[in-house]
Amino acid sequence: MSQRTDAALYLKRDKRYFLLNNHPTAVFTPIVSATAHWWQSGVIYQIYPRSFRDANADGIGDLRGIAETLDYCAALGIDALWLSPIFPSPMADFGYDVADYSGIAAIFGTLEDFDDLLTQTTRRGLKILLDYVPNHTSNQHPWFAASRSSRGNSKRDWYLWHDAAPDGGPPNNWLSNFGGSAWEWDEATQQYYYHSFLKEQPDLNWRNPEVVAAMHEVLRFWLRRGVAGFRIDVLWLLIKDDQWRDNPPNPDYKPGMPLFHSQHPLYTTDRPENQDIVARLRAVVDEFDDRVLVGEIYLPLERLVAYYGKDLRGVQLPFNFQLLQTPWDARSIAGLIDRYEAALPVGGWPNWVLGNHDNPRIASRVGAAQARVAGMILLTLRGTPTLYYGDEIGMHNVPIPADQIQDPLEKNVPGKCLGRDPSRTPMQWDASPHAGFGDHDPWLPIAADANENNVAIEDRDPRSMLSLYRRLLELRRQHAALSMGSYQPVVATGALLAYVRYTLAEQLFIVANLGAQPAEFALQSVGRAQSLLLSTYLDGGTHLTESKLFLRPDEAVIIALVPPTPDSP
Ligand code: TEU
Ligand code: CA
Repeated sequence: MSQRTDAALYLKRDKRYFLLNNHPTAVFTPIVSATAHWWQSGVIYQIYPRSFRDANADGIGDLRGIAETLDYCAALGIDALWLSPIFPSPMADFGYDVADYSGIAAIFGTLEDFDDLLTQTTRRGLKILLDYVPNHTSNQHPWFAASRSSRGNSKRDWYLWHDAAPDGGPPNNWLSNFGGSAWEWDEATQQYYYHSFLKEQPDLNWRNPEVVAAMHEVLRFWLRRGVAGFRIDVLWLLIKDDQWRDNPPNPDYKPGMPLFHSQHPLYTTDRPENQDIVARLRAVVDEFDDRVLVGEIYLPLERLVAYYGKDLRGVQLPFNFQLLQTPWDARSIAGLIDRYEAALPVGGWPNWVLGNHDNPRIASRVGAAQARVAGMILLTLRGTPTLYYGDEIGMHNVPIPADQIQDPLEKNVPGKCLGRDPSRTPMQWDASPHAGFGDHDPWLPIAADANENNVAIEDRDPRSMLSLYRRLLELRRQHAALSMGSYQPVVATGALLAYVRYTLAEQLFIVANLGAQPAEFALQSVGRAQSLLLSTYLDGGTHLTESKLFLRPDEAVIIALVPPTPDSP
């Protein structure tokens, strides 16, 4: 019998939990045993190293800078730091163009700095996840230099080379994510090579066993050093059609959209053979104890969950970006949570993301007030949350003057608002020059309101966004119902989103007001309120009786319910 069915039966037999089932499309999530992997109960914190802290005054964040912030990270209450790429790179795509997978870029420091950072994080009970970029290398990688040196080179087949079409043009219609054809002509060897992103990022050939073996060794190199796992870049892109068929047109394409969206990427993404590649990456990581793979996958839910793999032998955490893509209203989000929970394979562990270095800041997308609500949702839904640096202090998108644009995507595809610089600006530590990021003009501008919106100020303010995040992270540690408990949707209407997280020992009721009007919620459908654990207002002003909750605009709360006795009706 599956875990899910078990849980459903259990709930139906047990009056205590049957009470909660007031939801027409109730999804019964499994009751999980007390022993959890760290990557299930823990919280991941993404650091964009260029922008976290600059220790050597060159305007670019670095590893020693990160080391200086570890007390902050530990006190925040997160469990693992995921560092965006720190490897040697010409930085055409800010590190997502790797020239050496087993080194550290000089601007970030040295291998010694890295080992030192690892020692210091471990001492504080924190882990490090690295960013593994398997789909493509830099065109400066020695592998590519060899591959392009001649058609007969032993590494020629490590990349995707193809003859020109009869008219001399690209072999097929495949497009680059970063604009234009994905094929680049190589004059010297008279063939095209394929690049999913910039022409400075040639795609590796994952059908070649030597590439697979070399890239597996990269994983082992860092696992042996002690990293806790990897976030894997563009995991759904690794294999391309071996018959090089044209991608079909996208029927939903509208003029004005980036050209890349004019096609349905049928033959260039999420190919069936990709699943075996993923399972083999997992097997390498499983040679070591309790490490984790997090996959970057932008696919519809049904395809996303395929990356848990057959018998859960894929990645443990296929990134769930749905909160970034769903309209910010209660009914849409309630529906999304139901669909996601229902789509998960038996035993598959959920995860949630509110922001990253490729997307607009949540505070800019939904506004400052709703960003607090969003934070509470992120940290109370079932599954591992990934928190993007700066979101915990409410950083917003920083407008970038045209002459300071850095992002190659914005430069290649201008005017389409694709630029990612606004969400990659330096962390705002305090009100000193450069917001305490470093002693030099930083590589991207600092937010104009950094004097009021920074760690130092929020640290002293008991109602700040930072205080809210710290409290939420603390509650996750104190209450297994939040970190590991089951999830039960609760019927709500209008701007309210409601659910219960529970273990056998406790039931926590979460209600979020996604609207700007006050709202009431009658509690009888879920039980009786015992106490208010937290409000996003952090002011003690929430009005709660045993049977009724009055929410203010943009308020979300966590309420402990009176534990039901086994013989209560
Ligand atoms: O992003 C993959 C990806 O899908 C992005 O191209 C995304 O669509 C785009 O940034 C618009 O939001 C990963 C990395 O996260 C990104 O930073 C890299 O530029 C890209 O891969 C290439 O490695
Ligand atoms: Ca620096």
